[in-house]
Amino acid sequence: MRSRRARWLKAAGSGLSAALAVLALTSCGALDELTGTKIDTVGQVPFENRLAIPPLADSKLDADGRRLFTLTADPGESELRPGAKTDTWGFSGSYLGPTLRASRGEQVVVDFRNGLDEETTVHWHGMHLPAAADGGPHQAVEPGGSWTPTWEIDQPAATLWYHPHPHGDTEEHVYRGLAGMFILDDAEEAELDLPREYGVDDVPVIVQDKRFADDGSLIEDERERLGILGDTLLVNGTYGPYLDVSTERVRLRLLNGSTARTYDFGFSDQRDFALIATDGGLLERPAELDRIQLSPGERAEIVVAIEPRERVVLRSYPPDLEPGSDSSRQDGGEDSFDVLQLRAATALEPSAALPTELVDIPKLDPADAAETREFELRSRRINDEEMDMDRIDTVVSKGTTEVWEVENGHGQPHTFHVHDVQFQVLDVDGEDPPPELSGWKDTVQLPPRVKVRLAMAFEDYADPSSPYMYHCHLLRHEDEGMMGQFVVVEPGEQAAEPPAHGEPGHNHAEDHG
Ligand SMILES: [Cu+2]
Repeated sequence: MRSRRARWLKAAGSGLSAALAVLALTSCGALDELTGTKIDTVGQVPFENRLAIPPLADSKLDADGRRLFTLTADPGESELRPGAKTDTWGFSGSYLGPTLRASRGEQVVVDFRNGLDEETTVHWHGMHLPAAADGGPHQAVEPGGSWTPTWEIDQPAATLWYHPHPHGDTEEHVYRGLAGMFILDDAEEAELDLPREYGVDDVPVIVQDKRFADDGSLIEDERERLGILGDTLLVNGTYGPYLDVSTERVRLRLLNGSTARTYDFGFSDQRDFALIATDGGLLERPAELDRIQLSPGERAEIVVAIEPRERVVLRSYPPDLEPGSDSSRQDGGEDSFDVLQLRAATALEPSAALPTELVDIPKLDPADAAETREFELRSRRINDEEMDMDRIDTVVSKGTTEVWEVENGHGQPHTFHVHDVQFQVLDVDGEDPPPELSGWKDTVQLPPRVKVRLAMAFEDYADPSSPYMYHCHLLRHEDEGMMGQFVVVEPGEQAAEPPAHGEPGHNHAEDHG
């Protein structure tokens, strides 16, 4: 018997029936309206623009040897579509932000200034750090205000990212352009023979979908039930991008920086690639795949081989969001996109063969779990509760391992993201995780009725009054309350009152005066 998970992963067989369903639906206009419009840009995208590479952020070492970055959030104007100006927001620029980069063991300081005319925050997605430095909704920064979090990088090399996390407004802030990559390095990764020349054979690929009005402005108020599903893709802010490849292998750091859309990445000629890392770092060994499905917030590092003079397109194929459902089209489940063209030079620099082994990942043992908790995602609630900044939902003891059983009890796709820690997926509906869920993760997809068991270790950073978040990373769902709060405390300690702030759900900019 095929399990739900197996159907979820192996969607190829359902392609024909899906296609027939589309034919049936398109012959009935009324249904078409109910289920959204299928988008297919394959073959339609002119790859005329060189892929922008986000600059590496400048940093300097201060007197204490700490690595100091500066970052601002500002409004700006960008030419996202050729010949049209778009009002956007960006970090230290008009759209997206520089790539921050630091090594394990370093103490980093980020001097952030909010140049917007409303509150925002900067959350370090995937970062293990004290809750007060996390940049969640409790660390709101006033217009014109600043915030200077500091923490020690204490986790494996990984592709992380940063984005705002203001209470109720995260979708809007990210959609307008506030996001950037944060790459972590460590000695283990450095010893491996992997492509690592930034912007040359180690390339950030931040994929986002947009919907543009005729005047070039971003359409922000047309949503499907998952949120804004755009018909135009940008990669690193570039429309119709191509990447000149000068080496035999190229490492792509894929980040789904979209607010709602899930992509199923693969290549136009169906070639295999090697998946080497997921959200929280390298896998134990490369996995040969021809597809990698990423929901908003998820990352994957892949290495792809290319021949001289070749042109091959990174595509997004219809993602498998909700097996057996008729409403997948409404959620982008039938959409296809051309994403990025790779253009190989006539002569390529040699690249080393990929290592067969990457890193050891110490397995978290569910038998060690001090607590097993259940989380059910339904409607816009978790365990029947809507996000309340004044309510601590979960209290975790420092120094313990926990198992979180997370189930989507709803007829819509959701995802689950946990701050502070990277987790390991123990099983999906009782089955062993596939390669893409075999390493460190901080965000996981949850198709309707699917249940995942996650193991996570809370080794440090007790703070009874500063909560971390867990939430659906479909940002509209998060904004609408599909989020909860946990604190990490010393064993035996109670949660304290969360810091004062405005009423839940209302724009609390005036409450900080
Ligand atoms: Cu959701």
